[in-house]
Amino acid sequence: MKKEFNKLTVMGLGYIGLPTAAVFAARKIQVCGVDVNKSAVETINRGEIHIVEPELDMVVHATVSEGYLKASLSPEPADAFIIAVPTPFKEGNDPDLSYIEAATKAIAPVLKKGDLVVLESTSPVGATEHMAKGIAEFRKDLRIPTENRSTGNFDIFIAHCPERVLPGQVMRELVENDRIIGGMTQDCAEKAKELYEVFVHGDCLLTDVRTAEMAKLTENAFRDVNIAFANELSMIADKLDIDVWELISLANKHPRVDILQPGCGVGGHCIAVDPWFIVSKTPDLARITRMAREVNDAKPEWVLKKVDEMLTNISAKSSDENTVVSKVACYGLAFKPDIDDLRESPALGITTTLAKKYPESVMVVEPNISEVPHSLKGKVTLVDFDYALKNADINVILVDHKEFIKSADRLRQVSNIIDTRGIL
Ligand code: SAJ
Repeated sequence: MKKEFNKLTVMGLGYIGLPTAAVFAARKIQVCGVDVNKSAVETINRGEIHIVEPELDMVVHATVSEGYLKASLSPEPADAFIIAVPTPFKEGNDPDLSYIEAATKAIAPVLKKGDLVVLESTSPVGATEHMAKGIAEFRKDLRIPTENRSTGNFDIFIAHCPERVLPGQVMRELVENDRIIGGMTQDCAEKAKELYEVFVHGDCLLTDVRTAEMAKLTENAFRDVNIAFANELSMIADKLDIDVWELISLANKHPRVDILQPGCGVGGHCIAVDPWFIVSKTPDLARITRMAREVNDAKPEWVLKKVDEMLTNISAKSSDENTVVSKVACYGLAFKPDIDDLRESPALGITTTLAKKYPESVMVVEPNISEVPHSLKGKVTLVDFDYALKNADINVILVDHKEFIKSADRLRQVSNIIDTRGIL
């Protein structure tokens, strides 16, 4: 343990803040995690967790029982502060920095000379400087570095260290991944590096704050563009009667080609959001970034059209005029395989639209949840895999959960199947 960091305050106890607080606490640093959600605070103080992430429960339980981690509604004085609050977008795809502003306002009164403040939230370029200016406004008694690349002596160290962990593998990736650390000054970057070296086994790569902000956005925009290419190919291949999965697998045999996989759209709270932070800063220049977002956002519509076409074909073939409306089974609601996270999920969006269009006809198979979300209550039925397979007229595979992959042979035997994930 580094002597200079005995106490840490983490603002935001969500998918990033809580695991980060827990790994520091596991290294025997006193950590106070802060959240506005009272029930989350109470849950954590009981040694339990309010989110789903493998292995996190064990670490939280251990560190709370040993007295290294506690949760609170308001921040305490510390040697370092990490801000890990959400940065969603507002109407018009502009970033909403209000959570960062609120967290900054909350920590400003307890800051003292020599403290380090790190912004971890994925942010548009300029957000760390905006945060520093916010602190400077509240604490006129402290010398705060408010501009990137400035040198000189300051009372508070300010840095940006974007999180880059993959949901589902957070506890491993937090420790193993390299970290990009952008300092408002070189001293700020060095100070933040000392903090992260407490648990990071990967390299801590130092840069300035604006480059660090842009690096994180670049990584997610790169993935979005690559997936958009795969999604575009899937629609082109369908039109030309070519199997897109075989096509991509063959093209990827080239030593310098690595195309990602098409799906029913791109979801989650990162890849579907972050590229807009680039577009909103430089709308005229970020043409590919914007187009990729548009292509990926349009993919669910294309899937819905395929379902409509299949339903029309079924009713055209049916001789019985009184045939009941066909039953549609949607396989998967989560935004990606093997998780229970439904945020910004294209599969959830598709299912919701189908349930509206075809009332009482939609069933859902989602092995990772025990009840459907509020928005679908009474509109769809949550059924098991066998039931869906036996009773559905149309089968729409939306997520490649391991349970579905395991049963691919059985899925192959049913007719009327739309496989948006290529598991067949
Ligand atoms: N997806 C596809 N095809 C693919 C890969 C993904 O359609 O070939 C879809 C998924 O189904 C999902 C969406 O993209 O709907 C996003 O999933 P993901 O696994 O690509 O990424 P996230 O959002 O879980 O995590 C990303 C990661 N970023 C990169 O891989 C560059 C992670 O490292 C970041 O820390 C995280 O965003 C974040 O917090 O920003």
